[in-house]
Amino acid sequence: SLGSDSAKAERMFRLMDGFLKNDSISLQQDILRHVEYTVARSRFNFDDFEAYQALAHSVRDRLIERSHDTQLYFKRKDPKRVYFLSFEYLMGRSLSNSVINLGIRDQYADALSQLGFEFEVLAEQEGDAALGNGGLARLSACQMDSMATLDYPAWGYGLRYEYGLFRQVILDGFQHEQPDFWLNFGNPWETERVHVTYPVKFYGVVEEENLNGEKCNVWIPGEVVEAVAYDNPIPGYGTRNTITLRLWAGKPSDQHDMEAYNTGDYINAVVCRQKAENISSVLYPDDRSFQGKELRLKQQYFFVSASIQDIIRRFKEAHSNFDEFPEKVALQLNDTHPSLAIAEVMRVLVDKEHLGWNKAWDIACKIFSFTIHAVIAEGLEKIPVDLLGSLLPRHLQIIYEINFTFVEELKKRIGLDYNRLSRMSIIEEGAVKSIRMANLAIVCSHTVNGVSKVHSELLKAKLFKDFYELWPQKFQCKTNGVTQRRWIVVSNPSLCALISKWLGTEAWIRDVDLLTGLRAYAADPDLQQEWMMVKKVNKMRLAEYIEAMSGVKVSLDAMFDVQTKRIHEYKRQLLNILGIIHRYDCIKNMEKSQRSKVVPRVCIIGGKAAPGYEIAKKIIKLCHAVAEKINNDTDVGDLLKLVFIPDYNVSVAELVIPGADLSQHISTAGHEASGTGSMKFLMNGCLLLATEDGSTVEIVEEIGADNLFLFGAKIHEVPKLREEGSPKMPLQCARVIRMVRDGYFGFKDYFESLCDTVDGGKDFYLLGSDFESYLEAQAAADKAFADPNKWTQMSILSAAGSGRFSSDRTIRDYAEKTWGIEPCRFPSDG
Ligand code: GPW
Repeated sequence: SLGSDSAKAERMFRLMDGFLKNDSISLQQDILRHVEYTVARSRFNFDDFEAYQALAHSVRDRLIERSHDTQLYFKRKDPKRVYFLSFEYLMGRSLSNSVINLGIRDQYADALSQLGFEFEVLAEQEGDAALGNGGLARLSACQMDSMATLDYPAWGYGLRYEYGLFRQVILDGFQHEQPDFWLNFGNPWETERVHVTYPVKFYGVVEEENLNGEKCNVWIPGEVVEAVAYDNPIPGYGTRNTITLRLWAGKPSDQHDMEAYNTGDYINAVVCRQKAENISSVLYPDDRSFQGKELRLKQQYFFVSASIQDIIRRFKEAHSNFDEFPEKVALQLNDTHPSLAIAEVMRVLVDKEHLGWNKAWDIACKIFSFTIHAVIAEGLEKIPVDLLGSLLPRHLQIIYEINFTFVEELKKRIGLDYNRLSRMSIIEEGAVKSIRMANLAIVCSHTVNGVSKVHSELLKAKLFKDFYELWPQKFQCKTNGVTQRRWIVVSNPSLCALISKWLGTEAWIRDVDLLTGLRAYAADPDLQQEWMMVKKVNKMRLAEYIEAMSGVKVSLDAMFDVQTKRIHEYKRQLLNILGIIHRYDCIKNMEKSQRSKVVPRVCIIGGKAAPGYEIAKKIIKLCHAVAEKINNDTDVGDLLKLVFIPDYNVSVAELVIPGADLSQHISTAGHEASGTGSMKFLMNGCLLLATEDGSTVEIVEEIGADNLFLFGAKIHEVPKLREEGSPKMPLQCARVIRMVRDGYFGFKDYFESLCDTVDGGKDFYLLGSDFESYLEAQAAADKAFADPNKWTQMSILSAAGSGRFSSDRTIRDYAEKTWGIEPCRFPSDG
């Protein structure tokens, strides 16, 4: 025995001898120790992947140390915490980001080179954590980085999918989906918390019981699944604070199994165990289409229930009743996906903690805030009442109760305006009676945030007009942002060094507004020269990747024109491709002598289509068909190339974005809530070609309209253009569509329905009416590119104006105006 507890602690402290050391020798020893004892390879014989694993484990040790310190410190201070509930996180790789945030990137590089390895090469061994679909999921990841860096006492909660977003494989130009079993080779970043588990109930019935003379609802479940916590450390930059992203996995519940084993149904009991694990096994790959699938609802509740149990357990450790709950807990709903949390909090407070309905509702209304990422009503999630009633019978009762009280209140406020009442009701009557998750979230949340200025205005004027009129004070705006740590420091080291050199400080990595300091040098020929060199280096890196992926050799003198994001009709990748066909057609029809005036382009498109989204898949195929034609046309040569980058994900983005000269954000105005890719390109000195949609409007405010290429109908013009229909289809657009229809690129029958979306009479996304203006913007971009100094100045001014689009600004705004939390910084500099 080690004697008394304090003697034990004393001895342990001496054994650990303080913190892990970060000098080169200690790092080498640690890496080798992990090679031998964690990876179990001889330290005299291991390959790059094994070296990566050992390296990752040594970084993980340092992260664990810091997260312990952070949690102990939070516990001691007991500040108000924010719990960020998101169904999706696109974390990408962790290695480089971690060592950079820990401030030991150079020490590691040094240690590795002593061992005969290169940091960059080992970093490439890591696979992406892709537990999300697109913008919404990457936003969660950026915001976690900012919460850690700004020292906020925050937790992220989510699901630990065993299969992340599918891997996109292209065969003959068609997208095929392959499962992403990302845990195959282990995940060094996570820690399984075998003791942090909670039972999650499903199905069954609700019975009324008498508890000390009071009526009380008891839910007797038909199935119980255990949720196990997996903790992922999120280190802040320039601080010792390291917060936690806690992801839940399904495990069979022993409680449940015992019965089955006792009744002798051994085989069935084992099969049941597998069913439990299925809950968290796969991420749904279609963002924004809700099919009312039971498994999806199960995932949502599973994640919500485990998180709420965990949050309440933590609160109760420090408090004997719920009086202070709203002063200590903020719950952030990332879109409607986790909004069952509202019903769950009510259930726990009413049925288990016996607080009484009114008190419970009062608490719920003080803790929830809601951010919506959708723009159009069709994007809002609805859950069929029958489905909810069978899976979560008590929650359905609770939602009905919430709705009843709300509608009664509403009648007092607005009278018997039945149209309006039925629009605002949480329950939608109709062929399929269903729960409007957004309405539930709005009714209970103290704050409803949009993700850009125009989006927030649209919410008030259109989508949630009724609610805005009722509760104007609830509606706020938190323009999205991205983290400069990942999108400059990690992914563009040369630009990072250049910026620090010219600003004379690295402080901008935590204080991004300092980037505006670059404006003073935008016209300085020395900076311009160095800036061009950096871009060249990044283009070279990208060109090598393109050649390796597609075999296409591209010229570094060409303008690299990129559109990478999920494939959606509203994002108009089709407009881009039609524009490329037009460019090709122009070159072909040009006098040979004129061709020297053409600004050479490499058009790069990348992104995944939801597996069931036919039109999006046809867009991918069209891109390949057009590329095939153009890239093999020796007549065109380097004047025009088109490449599709397969399997676009976070780590591919880190390569593509720094190498882009121009990037396209060309959604039909009024359809992109914010857009965040544009912000990453902007930070990397890439010029934007864009419609006045989402956050672009604010980018224009920041960098000025002369520093990007705007085109197209504006938000308020869209409805009228739609009404007018397609007589405005310009000749040039009709001509390129004709080429596709005539089979110029092959597959003529297959592309028919795709062409119909443009010239079939509806042109809902207004490709026709925006076409001319799009070509004009493209011509303006060509003209600017032909003047390298002018272009570079615009590029510098883009990066210099990107500070407002840091997620640090977004998160500080949330903390101060929505969550009411304050920094809680471990007393140390990192
Ligand atoms: F349907 N976003 C997304 F609107 O990535 F909810 N997935 C989604 O399911 C939805 C939105 C939803 C995106 C928005 O389209 C994009 O404009 C925004 O920048 C991003 O969320 C982060 O707010």
